[in-house]
Amino acid sequence: MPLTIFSQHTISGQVVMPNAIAVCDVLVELMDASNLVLDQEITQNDGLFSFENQAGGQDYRIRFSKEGSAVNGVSTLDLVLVAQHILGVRPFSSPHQIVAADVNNSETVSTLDMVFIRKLILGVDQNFTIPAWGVTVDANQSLTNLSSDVDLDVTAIKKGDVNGTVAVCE
Ligand SMILES: [Ca+2]
Ligand SMILES: [Ca+2]
Repeated sequence: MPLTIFSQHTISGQVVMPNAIAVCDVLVELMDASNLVLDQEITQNDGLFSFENQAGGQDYRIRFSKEGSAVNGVSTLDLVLVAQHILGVRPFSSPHQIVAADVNNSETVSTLDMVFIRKLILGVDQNFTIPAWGVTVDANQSLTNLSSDVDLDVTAIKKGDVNGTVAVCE
C-alpha cells in the first residue's frame, strides 16, 4: 500500500504589502473544497501563517480578511495621484496601485473611485463599500490535490492608498 495515501503536508505563507512589509492581524482561514472552515490563524507582526498536517490528495481553499480603518493611509496626495493616473498625466507604474485605487472593485479606476476616496478623506463616509483591505494569493499557486508542502505568496493592498503610506499594524 503506497504511503502517499497517508501523506500530510504544510500549507504556509506570509502576508506582505507590495513593498514587502509584513502584515499583521490578517484572518487566514483554511477551508475544504466545500468551503467548510478547517482551521484559522491570525497573523502577527511577521505576517506568517502555517497549517500543518493537512491530508494529501485533498483540495483546499484559503481565505484572507483584514479589518481596519478605511481612511488609514489615505490622503489628498493619493487623490491627486489617482487623478493624474485617470488623466494620463502620470499613469500608475504598478498593477498594485491600480488595485489600491479601485475602491469599488469595478476593475477600473475612474472618477467614481475619486468620489469615494474624497468622501472618505472629508469624513462624509467612514468606509468604502468594499473591505478596506484586499488580500490575494498569487493566482498561479494551487491547493488542488495537495501533494507537497505549499508556501504561498500573499499580497495585501490597502484600498485607497496608492503611495504606500498606510500604517500596517496600527
Ligand atoms: Ca473603480
Ligand atoms: Ca497614501
